[in-house]
Amino acid sequence: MYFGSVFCIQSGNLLPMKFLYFFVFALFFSCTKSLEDRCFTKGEEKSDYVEEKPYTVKQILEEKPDYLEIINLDKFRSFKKDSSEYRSNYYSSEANEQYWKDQKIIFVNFEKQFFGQFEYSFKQNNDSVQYALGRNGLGYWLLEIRNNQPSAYFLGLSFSHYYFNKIQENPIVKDGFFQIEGSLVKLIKTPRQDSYAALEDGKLFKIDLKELKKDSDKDGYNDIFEKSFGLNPKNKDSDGDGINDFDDTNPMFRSEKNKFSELYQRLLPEYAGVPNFKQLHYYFEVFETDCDYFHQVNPDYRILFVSEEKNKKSDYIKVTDVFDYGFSKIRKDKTYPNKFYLYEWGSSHTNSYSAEYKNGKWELEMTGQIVS
Ligand SMILES: [Ca+2]
Ligand SMILES: [Ca+2]
Ligand SMILES: [Ca+2]
Repeated sequence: MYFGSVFCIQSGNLLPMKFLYFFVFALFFSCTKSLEDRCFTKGEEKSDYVEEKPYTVKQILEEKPDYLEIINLDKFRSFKKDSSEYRSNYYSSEANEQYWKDQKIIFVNFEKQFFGQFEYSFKQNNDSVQYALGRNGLGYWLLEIRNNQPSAYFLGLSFSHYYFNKIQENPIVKDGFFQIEGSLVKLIKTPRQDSYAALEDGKLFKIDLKELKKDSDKDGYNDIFEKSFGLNPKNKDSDGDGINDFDDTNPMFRSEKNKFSELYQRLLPEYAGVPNFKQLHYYFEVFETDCDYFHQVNPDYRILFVSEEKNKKSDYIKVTDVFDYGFSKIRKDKTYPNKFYLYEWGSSHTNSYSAEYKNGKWELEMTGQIVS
């Protein structure tokens, strides 16, 4: 439907009042972009990246997850004090090297169990349980080792809004709660490195462990993780392909072998010399695409997909940048039916490719590279 596809594209923008009626009308019929529209492009796509305005304190509090309690503290370390002390402690390269050496020793057990999937902080021993805070490309996790069994619980708190102090006076797990001190912040995007500014200091962020550990379908991922990334928290096997979410490297969509899924598969990087990715349950690469062929890849490591349409994104994804790189839609050659073009973008590069399908195989050629 013509209106449907037009309004799908525009739904992220503010529409003039006179379009509101049509907007409702279009939503009613939902988005009916064809597979052709979702995967292929007619020309060079112009970048429509719009810098989102950072949230105000009011907005953060209004949209905070229900399970999160925020308590105002009378005595606290400010964001400024915490981050500047941390920086000055590890300013020299020697101090930095020593820091990583110390980390290796402190978190040796965690590294054994979670091999390379997290940066760790705040180790804590309670009886036979060890806890630590983990951070990876997706966000923050509470890590737990109980009787030598590792578990990771996603907090669902975006690093765009929540800053946790580098120095914590109190244990992060206490009296049945996860608790951590910090500030509400805004992320300031800069070309080289993102930086933060405090919006409001002196917060204690608290989550009931029962809520945090809740795994309704008992598939190994907590409900908060599944909701944050669009998996089904009530179904062990979100895409119904017979492989449980926890063991599925592509848990959101069924893998399918076809010409164009193989093209995307070829473009995904291969990581040589890494131990079995199947055992790395918390390492994911995330792509923003609605292209069915891309969804159908069968990768070695775990991947998740996020819709390009804003109204289909989870609250977490709307405010958190979890993309390291991505691929464009496919452009067809006007003359040769087996020739296609697409590009890969990353934080500091764009690589263009031409792809030719010959004797049942893709021949890929990098045709250009822009490094910024
Ligand atoms: Ca689950
Ligand atoms: Ca599930
Ligand atoms: Ca599955």
